[in-house]
Amino acid sequence: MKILLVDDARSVVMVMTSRLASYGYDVVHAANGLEAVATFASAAPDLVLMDIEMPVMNGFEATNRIRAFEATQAWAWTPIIFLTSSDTVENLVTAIEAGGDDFMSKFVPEPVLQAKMKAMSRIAGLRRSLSQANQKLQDLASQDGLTGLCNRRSMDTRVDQLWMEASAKGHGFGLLMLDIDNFKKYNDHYGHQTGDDCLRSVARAIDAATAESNSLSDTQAAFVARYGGEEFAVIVPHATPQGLADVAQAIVKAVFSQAIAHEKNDAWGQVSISAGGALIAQAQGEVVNVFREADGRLYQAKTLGRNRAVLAG
Ligand code: GH3
Ligand code: MG
Ligand code: MG
Ligand code: MG
Repeated sequence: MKILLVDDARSVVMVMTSRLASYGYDVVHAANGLEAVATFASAAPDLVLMDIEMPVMNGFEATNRIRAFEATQAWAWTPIIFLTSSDTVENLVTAIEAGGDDFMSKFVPEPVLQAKMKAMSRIAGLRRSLSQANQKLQDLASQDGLTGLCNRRSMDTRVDQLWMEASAKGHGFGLLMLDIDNFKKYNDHYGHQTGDDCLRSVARAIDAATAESNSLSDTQAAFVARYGGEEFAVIVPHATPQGLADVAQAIVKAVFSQAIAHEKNDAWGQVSISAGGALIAQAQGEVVNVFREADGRLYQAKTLGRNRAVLAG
């Protein structure tokens, strides 16, 4: 457990630090409220022990600011215990009102301090596992179960955000719509189980080709989503015509290069994908138009014989 000890009195800091360290806790120190707020953000402690009267900023104000900062973060509540010189009823009420969780005399007997710290470290442990579980849930909710790619819901959220930014700043925005060729026939011929395996492999190939394109700087922060069924979307923020063309070709090639047998895929003989692209040099209007345009080109790629990308009208 990491404890942030906030007190302006050196003698208190020295005594408390040596006691807490002797119980095996990590102690970081701040000498006033303002320092405490900064240290809280950088050190992410599991518990705060907060003096009330301090120069620059008092403990109540610092607690308010820490609570406001916490509200902007993913993690849960951090216990704050006020350190007082007198344990009066008024002190307790004020401490709780100010967003503290408890209060304790600075001269608390050793066994009481030790017991309180033990209880707090239990809470810190629970908090950590809660944060981890939350993170895991969030990841699951944004992932497609079959392929592990970004799912439709999370794609929509990210696209809205990116489109808003691009529109505000006049940036370019690119999109590829991808669709596996003759996939219904694949399922009919090889069975749905093999169809699922194929979808996973295709997703991996698309994702790897996109990551490669990002690392070559053909694209910047492009990402893949499972759009639905056997369709995928590649979002290409800040797209350039050459970058979008390169990543589209790379993806079509990467899928075909996996050489997954598909007897019923026209003349190709193995699994292939078709792509339609759209690029807006300066984002404006509605993003749905970009999807419509890419969809139209995907349809052209299909009618031209599949296993190809069509990027311009
Ligand atoms: P085209 O080349 O014109 O795209 O032909 P297609 O057969 O791929 O197109 P169509 O939209 O008719 O068929 C899509 C098929 O994708 C139908 C559906 O069974 C299959 N499919 C969609 N999602 C899944 C999935 O999660 N697993 C499996 N195994 N099949 C899926
Ligand atoms: Mg003080
Ligand atoms: Mg389809
Ligand atoms: Mg298809």
